[in-house]
Order: sequence, then structure tokens, then C-alpha cells
Amino acid sequence: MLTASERDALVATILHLPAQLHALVDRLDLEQLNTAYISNEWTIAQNIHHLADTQMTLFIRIKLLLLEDYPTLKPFDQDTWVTTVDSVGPIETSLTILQGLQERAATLVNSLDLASFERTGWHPENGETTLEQVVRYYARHGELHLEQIGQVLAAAK
Ligand code: NI
Repeated sequence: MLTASERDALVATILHLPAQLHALVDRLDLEQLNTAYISNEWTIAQNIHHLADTQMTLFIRIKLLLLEDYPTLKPFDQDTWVTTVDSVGPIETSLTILQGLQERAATLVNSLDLASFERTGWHPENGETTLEQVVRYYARHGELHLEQIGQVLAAAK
């Protein structure tokens, strides 16, 4: 079972993401944000819009797992989601979403008793999924894209 200190670490990681993102991208101009410096990889702007899409989806999965009995966790196609018009505009929209969302997710996760993390649902591609797995991925997914944005920035130099 998840421990209280593991829960605390996940909450800290979740809370920390918006400031880490701002530190990476605040000084970049539109061209830097929208240039694919690594071929076949997303631009920094696409990474940020994708982060907002995915964190919203994962947040809803956390709520479903917490509040419903064995919910189905609907998959989504991340590659088509970054192609719609809302995902190619200024990144401030998605940074604002992430600022509020990470805070709400941290508040929610921090409030959960440890037994709640064993609640389960069904993901059509991944199979049986626990709340702990979704929360761990919620925290880790932010870190993965901080790393990916860092790699794009390194390639831009
Ligand atoms: Ni991702």
C-alpha cells in the first residue's frame, strides 16, 4: 500500500510543476515555442498543450476512481488532440489551466486516506488500473514533459 510519505512526495511533485514549467518557458519567444528543434518530436508549445490535455484527463480519472464503483477510464488519442485549434495557440491558456489544475489535484490527493489509493477501475488498453497508478502517473507525467522540454531547449542551442 502507498505510504503517507509517498503520498506527501507525490503531492509535492504535483504542486511544483507549474513553477518548474514557468522557469523553463517564460523567457522563450513565439518562434522558440513553436519550432520543432528535434524532428518528429513535439514543439515546446505542443508539449505544454498536451500536458494540459493529459493532466485534465488524468484528473478526471482520479475523480472517477474515487467517486464511482469500478469506472471505465476512457482512453484518448494524444496525437490527434494536439492538432486541434486550441492546441496551437498561445501557451498561456494551458499554463493557466495547469496552475489551477495541479493545485486542485494536489489538494485532492493530499486529502485521500491511504486505502483509497487501492480503488480500481478499468482501462480498455491497460486493463485494471488503481487510483495509486493514476496518481503516480499524474505526477510522473509532468516530470516527463519537463525533461522533454529540456531536451528540445538543449537541441535549440
Ligand atoms: Ni505525455
